[in-house]
Amino acid sequence: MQRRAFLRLLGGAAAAAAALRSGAAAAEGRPPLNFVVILIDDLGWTDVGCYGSTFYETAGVDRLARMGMRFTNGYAACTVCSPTRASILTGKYPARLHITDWIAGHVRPHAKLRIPDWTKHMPHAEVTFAETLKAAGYATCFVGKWHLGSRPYFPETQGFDINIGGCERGQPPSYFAPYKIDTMPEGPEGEYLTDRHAKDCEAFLEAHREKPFLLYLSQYAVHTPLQAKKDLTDAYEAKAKSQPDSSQRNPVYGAMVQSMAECVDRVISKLAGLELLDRTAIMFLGDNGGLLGGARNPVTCNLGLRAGKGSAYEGGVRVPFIVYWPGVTAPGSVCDVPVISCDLYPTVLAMAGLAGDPAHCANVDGESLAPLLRGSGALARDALYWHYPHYHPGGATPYGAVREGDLKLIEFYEDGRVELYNLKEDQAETRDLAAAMPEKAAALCAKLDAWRRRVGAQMPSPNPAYDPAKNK
Ligand SMILES: [Ca+2]
Repeated sequence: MQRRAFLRLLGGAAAAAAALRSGAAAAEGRPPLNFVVILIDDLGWTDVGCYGSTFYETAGVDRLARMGMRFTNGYAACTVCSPTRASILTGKYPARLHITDWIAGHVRPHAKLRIPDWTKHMPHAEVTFAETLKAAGYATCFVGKWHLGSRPYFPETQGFDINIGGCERGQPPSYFAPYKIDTMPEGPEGEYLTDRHAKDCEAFLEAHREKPFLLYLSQYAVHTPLQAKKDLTDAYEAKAKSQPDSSQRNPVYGAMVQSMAECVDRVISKLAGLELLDRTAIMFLGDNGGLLGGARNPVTCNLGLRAGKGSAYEGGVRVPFIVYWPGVTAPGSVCDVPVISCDLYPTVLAMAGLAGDPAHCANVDGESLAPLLRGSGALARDALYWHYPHYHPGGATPYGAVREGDLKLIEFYEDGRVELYNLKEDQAETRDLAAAMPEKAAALCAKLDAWRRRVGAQMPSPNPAYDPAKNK
């Protein structure tokens, strides 16, 4: 038999075995595992109690951390929204997808570098885990912010039966009804959008309790505009006065964070009330670091980390990351292994016992976290990568980065300058070791370059219209 034909046969056998595995739960009389994925917009690494905040009250998120495993080195695949969202749904690095900035992005015509011609939507050819679960008989529901392209690139075209609120918008026109989001029924005047998400999730869970489901709750919160319920804002105003030294102190933002966590709590409580918690996996993460805001109007502070959303430093990409896998994750467990948003895709497939689309899976960058979640294994990879060939209004210039073990190297594309940090000893990235460890810096730089070639990353190029005066 020819080698290729043999491999094809082998592939067929593996697919058949996987199909049998996915049917294993049914064969044993066990209902299949349900999935709830909760994505929070712009939630900083230390914006919740279980990650160290003493200002924000986040009982719902802390409850989830007590149920499952909390990752202390959880990362978003990008320092802004859309690329991370695409990485979650496809398992691929934004660099591979060529979705490398928030859609529609930031234009800097006179900057030193010209940004590449990147993709401003998630192509239909990408196979999301919603599509894979749907094909396996799951009911699939999307609630909240999508931000992966204009029509016709909405959630309904990527595996979701129901879409409540997902569209091209990166933020709601208003957190209070009327919302003016045309992909969701308008709410009664004054209704709060985050509370509305909870209500929509509860209704979906109630209606689909008997069949396997995927609920993707992608809250519009806690992204700007900063708008919160008055009673909560008043409480945080008093709290800010009572904690004069707290660097987290914006009362409106605090109230938004608390509403976000109350929504999470309502979803968990609904699952508990429907007796579904023992067969529903829950994943929770942020899509990029917390927004620092201006000096006059600070939003949040990624305590202990350098910078925030839109930055190459840890404050831009490190996020809360919690996974509850009933019967598998030890309650309240903590894992320090670096993990990234691309990992959710293979993790969901592994938990569901589904092989997924073979052609798509051959190009997935994430790795199943199942060995870590079981508490007894390790991951195969030795590094994580970032690629942002863009300028950000917050000040970031085009860069790439690699984290290998405790070391993180950042390469700034404007001039090829590199910085090297030891995150174990210097989490806040205050001591650049590039000059002290030139061989290591060169090796990581080569490694980052090899990865860029492997995934087909688009590079910026010299800008013929570069004009330092006009660029200011
Ligand atoms: Ca975001």
